[in-house]
Amino acid sequence: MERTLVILKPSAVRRGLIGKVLTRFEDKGLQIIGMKMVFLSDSVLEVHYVHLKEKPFFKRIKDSMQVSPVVALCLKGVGVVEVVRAMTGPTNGRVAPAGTIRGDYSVSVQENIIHASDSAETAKVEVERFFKEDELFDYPQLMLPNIYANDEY
Ligand code: IDP
Ligand code: MG
Repeated sequence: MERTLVILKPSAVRRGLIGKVLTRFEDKGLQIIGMKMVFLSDSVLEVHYVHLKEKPFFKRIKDSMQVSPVVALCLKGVGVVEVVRAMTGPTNGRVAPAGTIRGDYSVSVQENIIHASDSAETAKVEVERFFKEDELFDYPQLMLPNIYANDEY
């Protein structure tokens, strides 16, 4: 089954939204297989946001990701990368539809609550960037037969 990486950004941690965001993933039927609080170093952020490195606002994004520790999550599920991106919503919280995490909790492009991997390839690299293999847990999801039909997983 597929895995994806989510980061609860300082905008979630400082606003006390960790529980609310986690609950959404649990309620959806996704399995949390890795979770830790971590402070993101300059070098991790320079790799993680390499696609934005030349942007004039890069330093601001980096600073904003270092305002507090973040919570890194690895979620598992069928098609989980796409499912989580849909739950996340578009980058700009002002245009993100209500019902998405960014749409419900943010009004900013930068302070937009969570990061979520954007493709299966990126997810693999990002999960490995934040979690060692022994920090990811393989345990039965007891409600699996109630979450998926048996030909879906
Ligand atoms: P995504 O998080 O929706 O995948 P990316 O383009 O990968 O969006 O950008 C990563 C993060 O960088 C965004 O979530 C946001 O916090 C920040 N960011 C992106 N574009 C801007 C911008 O134009 N101004 C300020 N921050 C930005
Ligand atoms: Mg992105």
